[in-house]
Amino acid sequence: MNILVINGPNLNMLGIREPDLYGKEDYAALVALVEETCAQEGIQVEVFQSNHEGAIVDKIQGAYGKFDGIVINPAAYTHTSVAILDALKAVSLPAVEVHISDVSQREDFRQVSYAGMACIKTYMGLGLEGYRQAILSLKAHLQNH
Ligand code: CA2
Repeated sequence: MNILVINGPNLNMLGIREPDLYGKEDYAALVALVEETCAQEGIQVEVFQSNHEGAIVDKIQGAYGKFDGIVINPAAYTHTSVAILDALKAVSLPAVEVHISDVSQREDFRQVSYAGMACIKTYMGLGLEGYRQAILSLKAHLQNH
C-alpha cells in the first residue's frame, strides 16, 4: 500500500504562530508523525507540501497509477478550490480530508469544503492526531475495497 499525504498553503509554518488553533508542534513533527504511523502500519508514504494551488493539482494528477490513496489537508484552498476538487474527482483515488483545527467552529467562510466533496471521510479538530486517524481510516478502506 502506497499513499500520498498532501498539505496546502502555510502548513509549513506550523508551530511558528497561532498555537491555540494549530498546536505547538512544527511541520517536521507532522511529517514525522505521518512517517512513523505509516511505518508501523506497513504503508509506503510520500508527504508533499505546497503553497501553490496548481502544484497541488499537478501532484494529485500525478498520483494516478502511482498511489493507492490520498490524505489531504488543502488548508485555505479547502474553502476556495474547485480545481483541487476536480483533480481529486479526476483521479478517483480514495481520499481522506484532515484539518488540524475544528473548522466547523470557525468563520462562516470556512464552512464549505470543496475538496471534502471528493473525500470518503473528514477528520477535524484533533490536531496532528487527525493525520494518524486519516491514515488508519484510508488503510481500512483500501483493505475493504
Ligand atoms: O485546520 C486546518 O488544518 C486548516 O486546514 C488550516 C488552514 C486553514 O486555512 C483551514 O481553514 C483549516 C490554515 C493553515 C495555516 O497554518 C498556519 C500555521 C502557522 C501559523 C499560521 C497559519
